[in-house]
Amino acid sequence: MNFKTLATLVVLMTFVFVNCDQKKTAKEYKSTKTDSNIENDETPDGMVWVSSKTFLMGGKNDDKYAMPREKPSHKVFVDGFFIDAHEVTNKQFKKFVDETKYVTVAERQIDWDDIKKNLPPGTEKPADLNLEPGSLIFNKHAKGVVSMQNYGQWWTWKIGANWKQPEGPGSSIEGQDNFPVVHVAQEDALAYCKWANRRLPTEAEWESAAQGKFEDNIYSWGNKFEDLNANANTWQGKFPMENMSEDRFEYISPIKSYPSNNIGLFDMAGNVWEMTSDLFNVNYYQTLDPMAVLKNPKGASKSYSPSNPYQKEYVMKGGSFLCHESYCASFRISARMGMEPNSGSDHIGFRTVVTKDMLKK
Ligand SMILES: [Ca+2]
Ligand SMILES: [Ca+2]
Repeated sequence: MNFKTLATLVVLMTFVFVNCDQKKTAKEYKSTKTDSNIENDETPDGMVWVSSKTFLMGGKNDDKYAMPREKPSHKVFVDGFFIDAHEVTNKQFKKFVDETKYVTVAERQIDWDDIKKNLPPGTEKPADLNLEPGSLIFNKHAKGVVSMQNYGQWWTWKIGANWKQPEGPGSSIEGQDNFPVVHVAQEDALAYCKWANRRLPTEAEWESAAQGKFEDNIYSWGNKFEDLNANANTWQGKFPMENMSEDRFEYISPIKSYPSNNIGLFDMAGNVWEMTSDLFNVNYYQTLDPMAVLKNPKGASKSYSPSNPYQKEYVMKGGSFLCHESYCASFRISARMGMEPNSGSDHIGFRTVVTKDMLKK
C-alpha cells in the first residue's frame, strides 16, 4: 500500500483504486539461546535471541488465506540474531528524538517536486495548504463504504498528525509511553536504528522470529485461527465501519497486552505493521527454486506492485489493529504487504534487530 501516494490522492479529493490485497499478565517464555556460542549476558536489554534455523517461509499449503504473493512457500536458513521483544515504543522513540533533535518526515513541509515523481504523470499540484506537514490516520467514522478496493474511504490525510500527536493537533502521547510509535516513515526508523546501533529485520529474519521454535506454522501462536483474538490486536466485525473489539482493543494497544510467542516476542501478529528491509515484489517467490534452501535471503532485487507502479515499496509484516479476516488477513506469519518508504500512518511501526557482529563494533 502506498500511503503517501494515497495521502496525496486523498488530498486531491480523488479515489485510489487498487488491488488488495483483560489486562492480564502476559505469558512470557524464556528466550531460546540454543546456539552454543551465545552467552546469556550477551543479550541486549529488551531483546530476544532467535536461534539459527531452517524453516518454511511463505504461504503454507493449509493456509486458506494465503495470497499468490506469498507463494510458493520455500525453505530458508537464517542465522541467529537478536530482535526487540516488542514494537519500538513512544518512550524509546522519544529518547532518540530528545538526544538527536531528529525531526520526522511527518513533521516536515511536503516537497511537491519530490512526491510528484511517485504519482501518475500529469497529477496536478494540490493547494499549498494541503502540503502542510501531516500523516494518514484511519477514519473512525467511515460510513457507506461501497468498495473494499477503495482505501480512500477509510483513510484521512490529517495535517499536524505525527508521532507526538497521533490523531492530529490537540492529541498527544501523554500516558502512552508503552504504546508502539506510529507515523514514522522508513527514513525515520532507519535514523532510529543508526542511533541505536540496530537495523531493520529482513523479511526472512522477521518470519524466523515469528515462528520462534516452530518451523512451518501459519500463526505466531500455532495453527488455530480461533485463537486469534486471544493472541493479537486485530479487527472483529464489519471492516471498516463496525469494530466489535472482541480482542479487547478497538485501536492501537499497549505493548505486551497479549501473550508472547514461544520465544518471548509480543505483537508479531497485529497491533501495528512492522517494517522490513526487503523490497516488495509480488512475483519474487515465484522466481525462487522451491527445492533449494535459501541462506539468509535479503528479498527481491527490484520492487514490483501492480497496484502501485510508480513507487518503490518495501515489505511490511504482521498486520495491524485494522486487519480483518475478510480483507487481507495479515495476522499470519507469511502475510506481506508493500509500504512506500517516505511516509507513515497510524498503524505502521517497527522493531529492530542486531547481530553479534554489530554488537562488537
Ligand atoms: Ca482490536
Ligand atoms: Ca505487530
